[in-house]
Amino acid sequence: MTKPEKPQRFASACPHDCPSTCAVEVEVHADGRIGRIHGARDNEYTAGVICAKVARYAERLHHPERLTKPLRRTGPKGSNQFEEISWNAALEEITEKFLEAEKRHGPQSVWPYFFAGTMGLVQRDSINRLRNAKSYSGMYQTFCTNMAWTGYIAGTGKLAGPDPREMALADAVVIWGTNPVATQVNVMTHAIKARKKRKAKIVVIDVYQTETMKQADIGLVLKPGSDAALACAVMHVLFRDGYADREYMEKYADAPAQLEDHLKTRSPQWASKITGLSVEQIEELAKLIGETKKTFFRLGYGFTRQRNGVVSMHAASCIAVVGGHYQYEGGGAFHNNGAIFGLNMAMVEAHSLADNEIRKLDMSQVGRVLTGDKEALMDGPPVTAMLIQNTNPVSVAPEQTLVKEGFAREDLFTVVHEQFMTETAMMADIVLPATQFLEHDDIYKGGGHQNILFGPKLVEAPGEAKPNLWVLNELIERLGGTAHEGHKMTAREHIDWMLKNSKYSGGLQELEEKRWLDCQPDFEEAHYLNGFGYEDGKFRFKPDWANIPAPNNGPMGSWQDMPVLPDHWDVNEMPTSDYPFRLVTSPARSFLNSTFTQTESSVKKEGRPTAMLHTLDAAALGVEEGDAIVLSNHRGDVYLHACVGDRPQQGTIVAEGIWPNAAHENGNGINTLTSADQTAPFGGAAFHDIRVAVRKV
Ligand SMILES: Nc1nc2c(c(=O)[nH]1)N[C@H]1C(S)=C(S)[C@@H](COP(=O)(O)OP(=O)(O)OC[C@H]3O[C@@H](n4cnc5c(=O)[nH]c(N)nc54)[C@H](O)[C@@H]3O)O[C@H]1N2
Ligand SMILES: Nc1nc2c(c(=O)[nH]1)N[C@H]1C(S)=C(S)[C@@H](COP(=O)(O)OP(=O)(O)OC[C@H]3O[C@@H](n4cnc5c(=O)[nH]c(N)nc54)[C@H](O)[C@@H]3O)O[C@H]1N2
Ligand code: SF4
Ligand SMILES: [Mo]
Repeated sequence: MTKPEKPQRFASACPHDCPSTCAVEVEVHADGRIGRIHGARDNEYTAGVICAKVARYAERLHHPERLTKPLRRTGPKGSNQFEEISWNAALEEITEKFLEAEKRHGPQSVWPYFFAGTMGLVQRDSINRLRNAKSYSGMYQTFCTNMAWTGYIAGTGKLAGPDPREMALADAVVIWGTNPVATQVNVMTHAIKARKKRKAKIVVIDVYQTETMKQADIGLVLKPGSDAALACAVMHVLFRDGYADREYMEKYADAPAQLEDHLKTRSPQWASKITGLSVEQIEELAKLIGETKKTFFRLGYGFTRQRNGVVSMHAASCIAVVGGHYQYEGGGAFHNNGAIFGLNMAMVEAHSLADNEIRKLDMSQVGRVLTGDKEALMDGPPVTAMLIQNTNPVSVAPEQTLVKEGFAREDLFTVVHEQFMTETAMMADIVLPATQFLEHDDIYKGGGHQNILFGPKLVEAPGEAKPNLWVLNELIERLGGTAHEGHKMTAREHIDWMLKNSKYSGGLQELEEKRWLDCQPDFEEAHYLNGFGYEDGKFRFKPDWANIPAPNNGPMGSWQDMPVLPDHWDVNEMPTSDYPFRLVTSPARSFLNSTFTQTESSVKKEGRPTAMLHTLDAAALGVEEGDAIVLSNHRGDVYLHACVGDRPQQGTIVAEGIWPNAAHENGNGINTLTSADQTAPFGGAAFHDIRVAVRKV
């Protein structure tokens, strides 16, 4: 008998929509199949650790249900009846239908729609080159980062902060509104290192007891949307008890005296009522932060997915300025490193062809757009044709009732380029098979760290699956898009151009040799000791809300009413007598948004769709563990099973994970209940800000 051959290991990067962007090593067997995926040990941020769902990626890559052929719909929309066709026939039909749409209502009736199913800059963002070459409608990206980024940048003027590896050098780590055990494992690696080496205290602030909180020294379960109140009370104590660094603020902040005066009434007693935390809990947290100059605040996305989320993020980010924590190694507030890389996207997206006058439709409002809402359509023509890549709106977008109604429209021509027959693909007229990350070349940058990484093509794609870039370039040519150098370039050429036309003169060759580029700015810059991101170098306690230097479609929502200084802003979807509970739709550990809902081991680990509720609430409703329950509000109703305990506060319901709509009894998924309202000041979906009624089935 021959010994089984040992797989070779190749370097790559995890492509998923996760701030960790892990440096990985992939086992590849001689027959072209992959084995396990490992975290790269010599990458200082990944430090050899990745999440379980990606470690067992072979299950997703070699899944028997991968799409391998282009398909054309033969039955009614959503019936899952398709026939196989050739690539040529598929591309011809798309071309004909897109040109027809353009002729009838103008180019803006075609809407390329995409998101971060892959975070590779070439495969993800090239769709904007098609958009620019054809003057199609643009897309305003509001699913994920808008509120968090805007809230953070409001204070600092820049999306960057202390080196995330410094977490390991902190004496206290405050993990705020994120659940890293599930959503970005590496944060835990570095926080635990700080605990082991320096006896650092770990604080976790969430709306229920998460797996992350189980590992914390101090776990605070507050009411959804009350984080700014907590932040204000903490700052109140810092000023009250002599922890505030007035000298630092004088030099580095815009209005410290005004802030101090304003916070006099924002006491722990005041915040206790809003947050549902005890005065002692708030005092304990404030004392720890005040006494510990090396406090590293790791601010997540979760607590910003509220109508007042931008205000909450800004308020939390102010604490490290009041305490002067930014001056110390291991201290300061970090959210995301987006601003440090400076990668030039002009070729990938064909910036020279962009027309900024053309509308950018809000992706979260896809339901309203497709059902003809005039405001959502920005008073422009209807959308009658779509190309969708890297996202699954008929599952992840809010207001699912409208989303499903919209995608069912007979006069809408929908093309979905996918790896699996998702619920969105099921609504398509043409489905195109897509490659996975190990089957194409791409470049990735960290959100939660400081590396640029390369992910090369390592294995052949199954059947006729094709990369996004190939599909887009084929379509641009057939559709007669305006000429551009980028249309003819391979992924490797795009990556090389991008690097060389940014600050990385070594191009792709250097990146391939080094495996990752460490782009961490020096200590002074990262800690804003040369000044914050605004021209005067000062942190803003009083942001100019309509003019934050963040990506935006212009001010929206009730931005005029935003508090001038950090404060509790009472604009959330609060309980009423009809809908007395607040629902939060937190991520599930074994899924990644709607991804991995096809892999058996993930589904097995997650079990079935559940909603956690407090023991006392359950008792009042006559609900017991495992009972079938219905969550409802004016947007619809969703069936799940009860999980009774003391993980959230009374009045809060937590449903983990975006299960497929079909996994719920009446075919309505969790996003039936969520809202697509635009939050202030630049939009973004408030996925965790929902009121509901609960009843036993
Ligand atoms: N396993 C897994 N990993 C993921 C994802 C996934 O779905 N599953 N999603 C990926 C994506 S796209 C993203 S953007 C990131 C997001 O990662 P995170 O930054 O972790 O953000 P969220 O997933 O929105 O929510 C994180 C936590 O915020 C809590 N939360 C909700 N409302 C509030 C509030 O008002 N106050 C406070 N303090 N906490 C609140 C939730 O209960 C949840 O535990 O994770 C990525 N990683
Ligand atoms: N209720 C609720 N809803 C939420 C959230 C929540 O917390 N609660 N979170 C929101 C957030 S933060 C986000 S980011 C969104 C994300 O939601 P989605 O944008 O749907 O993200 P994913 O599920 O990660 O990926 C979508 C699809 O991309 C496909 N894909 C991956 N790589 C490629 C590729 O190279 N080419 C092509 N053509 N396809 C590819 C995958 O197969 C997958 O089906 O969900 C949002 N929805
Ligand atoms: S932790 Fe995030 S980046 Fe790392 S392997 Fe898992 S999904 Fe990918
Ligand atoms: Mo996200």
